[in-house]
Amino acid sequence: KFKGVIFDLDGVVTDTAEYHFIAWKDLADRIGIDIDIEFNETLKGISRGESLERILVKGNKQNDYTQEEKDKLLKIKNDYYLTLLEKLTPKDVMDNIHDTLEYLKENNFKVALASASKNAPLIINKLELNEFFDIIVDPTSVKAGKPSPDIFIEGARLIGLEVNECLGVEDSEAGVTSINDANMYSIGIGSELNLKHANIVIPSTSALKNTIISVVESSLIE
Ligand code: G16
Ligand code: MG
Repeated sequence: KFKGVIFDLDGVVTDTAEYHFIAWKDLADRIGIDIDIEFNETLKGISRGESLERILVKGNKQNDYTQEEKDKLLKIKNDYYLTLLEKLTPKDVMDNIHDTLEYLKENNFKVALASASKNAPLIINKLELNEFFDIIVDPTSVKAGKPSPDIFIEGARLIGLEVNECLGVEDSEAGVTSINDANMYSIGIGSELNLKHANIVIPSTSALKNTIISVVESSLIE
C-alpha cells in the first residue's frame, strides 16, 4: 500500500534547530527580547516570517515594526543562519537516515522533502543527499505553513501518489498535525508527550528504517 515517504528536514534529516536558535537569539537580543531554548521548541517547523511574529508577540512588540522593518530583521536572522550553515557537512546527517534513504531508493519508493525552510535545497546539497530526493517542495508554493496539511499534500502530488500511499516523518507537533490532516500515516520522532497524535512515535531516528519496514509490511497483510 505505501509507495512513498515524505520527510521533514530540521529535526529528522539533520539537526539545524540549534543553528536557528543561535540566529534567532542574536536577533531577539538586538531588539530587546529574551528567548530561551524552551521557547525555541515552539518555533520548530514554523516558517521564518511566522517565527518572527511569535518572537515579537513574546516581547509584546508585535505592533512596533512595519513590514519593511520586519523584512530587514528577517534578513539579519537569515544572513547569520547562512554563515552557521557553512559548517554543515555530510557528517551532520542524523543517525540511520542515510541507511533509510538507501533502503527506500533500492526498493523504488518515491521520496519527497516537505520542509518549511527556504534553505532546504542548500542544506540537502551540503549534506550530499540530492540523489535520494525525487522532489523538494518549495514552501513558498503552498498557501499555508505547518500545521496546515498543504505542504505534505503538495509533496504527494509532486511524486505522483495518493496521500494514503505516503508515510510522513516529523519531529514537531505542528508537523505531525500537518501529516495527519493530509490523511497520511504519521511517524513522529521524539517524545510521546509532544507527539501523542502521531500514528507511531519513536524516540530518535536510530530505528527509522526498521520502523518504516514494519509499517510497510503490516500494511501489506491487512
Ligand atoms: C524549519 C525549522 C524552523 C524554521 C523553518 C524555516 O522547518 O524547523 O524552525 O523557522 O524551517 O526555515 P528558513 O528560515 O530556513 O526558511 P522544518 O519544516 O524543516 O522542520
Ligand atoms: Mg522539523
